[in-house]
Amino acid sequence: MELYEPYGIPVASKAEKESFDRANTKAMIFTRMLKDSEKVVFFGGAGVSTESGIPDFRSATGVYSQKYGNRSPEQIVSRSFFDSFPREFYSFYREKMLFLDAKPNAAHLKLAELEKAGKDITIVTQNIDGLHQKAGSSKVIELHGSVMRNRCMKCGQEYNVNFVANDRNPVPECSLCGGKIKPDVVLYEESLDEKNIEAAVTAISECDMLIVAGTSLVVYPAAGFIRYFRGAHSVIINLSQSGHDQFMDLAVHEKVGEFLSQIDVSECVGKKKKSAE
Ligand code: CNA
Repeated sequence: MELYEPYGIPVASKAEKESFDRANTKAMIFTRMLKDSEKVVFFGGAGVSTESGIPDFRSATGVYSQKYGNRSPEQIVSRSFFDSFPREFYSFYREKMLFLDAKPNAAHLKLAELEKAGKDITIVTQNIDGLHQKAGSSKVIELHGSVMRNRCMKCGQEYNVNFVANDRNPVPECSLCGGKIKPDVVLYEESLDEKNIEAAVTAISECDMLIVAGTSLVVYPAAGFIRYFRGAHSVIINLSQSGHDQFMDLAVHEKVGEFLSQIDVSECVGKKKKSAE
């Protein structure tokens, strides 16, 4: 079996190699990488949900470009701020971080479609919006938690996102004990869940293909997890260029939803399990 360089994709014949040379598009290369990969990890960030109308943090129109008095958004979404100024926290959180009407976009839907078609695909997301699950993906590791889950800090009673959004108290209160409710979101100064870290690192270190998308890769420790990748194919899909592009096999500077829309799922599946080869 020959390899199509520089992407390391197996090609069956000289004719196929020549057809690649003629129609060498990024979507085509991406499709072949997917087909060649048994285990795939999609590592995503806020940019995966901008096409659903949820602003990211660091783009020009992102949340961080706006000013909130003399405070930065990083300060507001920190644990010490939540503990000291819960009203101000919730006022920001309800306005800037809850998007109850957001719907999965073409990126979320294509990933769910790949799973449905039989691709072993794990999503490791920094997002807290729950849109991958809404789209139908089942293997989702939420490194920074989810706005969908909320818990009373006193008695542990769980609440859904609608309760938190609509509770008339400035700080949502537990209807059983009156305790303060906290979203199951990892705030600055808080640690990531150990089980999630382990699951993400294991998935990334064992996969054949890593797709990094819609993330500025500046929030640690999450961004550091992609260093565990040892597989054959790595792709970054991000609107803006980054210092990581040079370390990936393929760099795509397009909207992730628009790029993934070009992918025909039926052409990405079909690699036999190694044990059956
Ligand atoms: P970020 O730092 O805001 O970076 C987003 C990146 O995505 C930027 O490099 C953009 O150029 C790029 N981008 C924007 N739109 C697209 C698009 N359509 N296609 C491709 N690329 C695009 O966000 P990160 O995820 O890197 O930062 C991690 C933070 C952001 C996590 O803690 C998240 O919880 C947090 N966050 C999450 C959401 C959400 O859940 N939807 C929204 C905003 C922030």
